[in-house]
Amino acid sequence: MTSTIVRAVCPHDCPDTCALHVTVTDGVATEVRGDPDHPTTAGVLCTKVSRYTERTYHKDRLLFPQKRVGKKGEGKFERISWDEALDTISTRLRAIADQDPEAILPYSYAGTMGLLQSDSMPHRFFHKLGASFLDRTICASAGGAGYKYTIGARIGTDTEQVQNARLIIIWGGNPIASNLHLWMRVQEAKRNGARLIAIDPYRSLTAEKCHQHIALLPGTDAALALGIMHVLIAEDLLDHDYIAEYTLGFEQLKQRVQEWTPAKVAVTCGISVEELVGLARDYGATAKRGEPALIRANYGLQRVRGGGMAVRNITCLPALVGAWRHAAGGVQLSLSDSFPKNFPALQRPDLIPPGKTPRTINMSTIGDDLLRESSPAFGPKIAALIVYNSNPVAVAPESGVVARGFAREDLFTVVLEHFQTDTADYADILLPATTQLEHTDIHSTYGHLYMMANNPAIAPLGESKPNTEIFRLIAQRMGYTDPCFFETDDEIAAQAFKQSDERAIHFDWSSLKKTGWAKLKVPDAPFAHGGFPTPSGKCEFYSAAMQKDGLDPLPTYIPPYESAASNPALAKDYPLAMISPPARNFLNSSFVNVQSLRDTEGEPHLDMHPADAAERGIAQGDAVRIFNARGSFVAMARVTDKARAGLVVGLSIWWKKFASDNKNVNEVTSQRLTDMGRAPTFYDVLVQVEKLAQ
Ligand SMILES: Nc1nc2c(c(=O)[nH]1)N[C@H]1C(S)=C(S)[C@@H](COP(=O)(O)OP(=O)(O)OC[C@H]3O[C@@H](n4cnc5c(=O)[nH]c(N)nc54)[C@H](O)[C@@H]3O)O[C@H]1N2
Ligand SMILES: Nc1nc2c(c(=O)[nH]1)N[C@H]1C(S)=C(S)[C@@H](COP(=O)(O)OP(=O)(O)OC[C@H]3O[C@@H](n4cnc5c(=O)[nH]c(N)nc54)[C@H](O)[C@@H]3O)O[C@H]1N2
Ligand code: SF4
Ligand SMILES: [Mo]
Repeated sequence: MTSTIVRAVCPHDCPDTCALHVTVTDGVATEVRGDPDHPTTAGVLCTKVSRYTERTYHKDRLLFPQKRVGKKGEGKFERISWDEALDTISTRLRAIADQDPEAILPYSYAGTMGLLQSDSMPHRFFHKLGASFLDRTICASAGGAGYKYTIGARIGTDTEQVQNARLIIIWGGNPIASNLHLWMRVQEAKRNGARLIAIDPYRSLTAEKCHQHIALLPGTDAALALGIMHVLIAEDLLDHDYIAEYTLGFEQLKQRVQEWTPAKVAVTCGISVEELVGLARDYGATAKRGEPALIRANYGLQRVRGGGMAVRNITCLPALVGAWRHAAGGVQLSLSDSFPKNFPALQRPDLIPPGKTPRTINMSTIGDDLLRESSPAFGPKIAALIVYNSNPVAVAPESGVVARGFAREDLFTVVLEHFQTDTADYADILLPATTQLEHTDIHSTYGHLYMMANNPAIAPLGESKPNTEIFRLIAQRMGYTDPCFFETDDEIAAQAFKQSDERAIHFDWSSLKKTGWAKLKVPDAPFAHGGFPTPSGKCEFYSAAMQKDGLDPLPTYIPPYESAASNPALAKDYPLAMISPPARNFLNSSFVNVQSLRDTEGEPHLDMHPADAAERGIAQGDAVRIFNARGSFVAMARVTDKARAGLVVGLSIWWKKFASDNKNVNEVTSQRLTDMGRAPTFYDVLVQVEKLAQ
């Protein structure tokens, strides 16, 4: 028996991007552990990935190509050879492309965040074909836009500094579930005497462990930030030197926030005046004392109509109090722009046929777009859909419409997957993809500052192949002869980061494969001396770019589409706000089919406040139906004051096929988009709940 340890990387859409040690014994992966030497992983993995071998060797893994034999959505398939699969795909795609290649749409997200399996050969192929572009908006583009307008790029406080902060505001995030390694450092800060405040409508696992929990109404964070600015300015808790040197538009901001009195903010956010004023004073006074105040702004607060503006307003705060002066102060939303990724080399946009830039389809409105006919404004009806690294039938909003789109008999659908997901059930051709333990990849991250290498630990199971290889083979069947379609995964990985950029000047793929990880060369405190990558080089309280894009150039509040205050007529029929943040033991819809993890989560459930439950005659454990005009789904009621009154919470994202009614929470979410970034509004939803007649 010979055992070796292979250096790998967790591929999932999680800020932590852990460094893994995979133990391989006689060709079999027997254990996956966190690398004890990698500073942010620190030898610890979440429950999901410490059971990774259960997922990789799962009895339901797709191991050979299949073609559909039943109706779309029914999930009946028959084994075929790779030859037949590749022939069918290339013949169909060629015929459609001869008419109009824009009728072909790739659909992918971050099932793996590896730059090879998500951003290289697939893009090269679709670029060469002239297929439609996909606007990858489903997660973070609203907040990303608000952040960039304000400070220029998705750069922020280094996770390795968090333990040194004295005040940590966890704003719209639940790191115990979704950012474990940041949470470990938050706890260290707490042991060192830091104060922790959670801002979240729901008493999440994380909110429960903070010193204070401010349970505002969903979608009102922008108003809360305006109120904090009002108090900071009124009480002169400001860093005047920082403001003068490194910001733009302070006088206009001062005027703007005048109307956001504590009384008005308290009503808008559904909190008390004391909570608002106390929060502003805690924040301003920490900075005044010369101590680091940190905001971890996260995704929960972006998934509403004004989600972009909410992040923008929050991002103004550190510049007002000078929190950026400290390495452990400032704000962290995402660190992804810290990495000099070489997208032109990975994705090869130069392959796009000259003449016409292909249209862009927004992944967040895939339901409506699949059902759209050809028109001069839209372009050709979508005729072929190639899905990889995503499970849109479960995760995309307004799922009833999405499923109708996928059910179109005239749509040719190819799905590359590990498992027969809700989306795979609609495939015409279903292809088996390798998992991270079976292929090579290279990663950037959005939660720390290390370039990461993933070595294959085991041979591909069955006839599965990496996404890169699948697209390489399809390209070759299509007759593409450009040398880039013959590059190996190692050759592509070697081009992933720009060595011409000083942050990655030391990047070398062959040594990264051996060490597993290497930190970018970046300063400890990114904006201690200004240097914001905005048009003005300053933190822009006033943004001319926003004005040019048709937005308010100053911080403002954009109420939700659906809330009791903004839409009382709708709230008459559907009085409860609903949010559906991630369940701890799933990763989006990944892992839902791993029995031990699903057993821990139990069944789809809905948390509701005792007062809301009593009003509807609902008791703990009752089956309830959650509905609005878009659709309905069934869950088990958990009566708890973790949800504030008027709010229901359905932790997600369940596979539809594991629910008694074959539906999930996205039946009731809408396809309306955020104020900026064209992102979905998953947490901007009104519903009614009723006890299900047995
Ligand atoms: N275990 C686990 N980890 C994950 C994921 C997973 O599915 N499972 N998903 C990964 C992905 S793709 C992402 S994007 C991140 C997401 O992870 P987070 O950034 O933590 O975001 P969410 O989980 O969407 O929401 C976090 C919290 O925001 C709260 N929230 C909802 N609406 C509002 C609001 O209007 N205002 C405020 N202030 N708070 C609100 C929710 O109640 C929730 O507790 O996590 C990643 N990590
Ligand atoms: N109601 C509601 N809906 C939401 C959210 C929410 O909070 N509430 N969150 C939203 C967010 S933040 C996100 S990011 C999206 C996430 O949505 P998705 O990006 O679709 O994420 P997953 O559901 O995890 O699906 C990823 C799929 O990729 C597959 N996969 C993984 N690795 C590979 C690979 O190497 N090759 C191939 N071919 N396939 C692979 C996995 O098996 C899995 O089925 O969901 C969004 N939807
Ligand atoms: S899901 Fe996140 S916490 Fe878990 S192993 Fe992967 S990167 Fe680490
Ligand atoms: Mo996400």
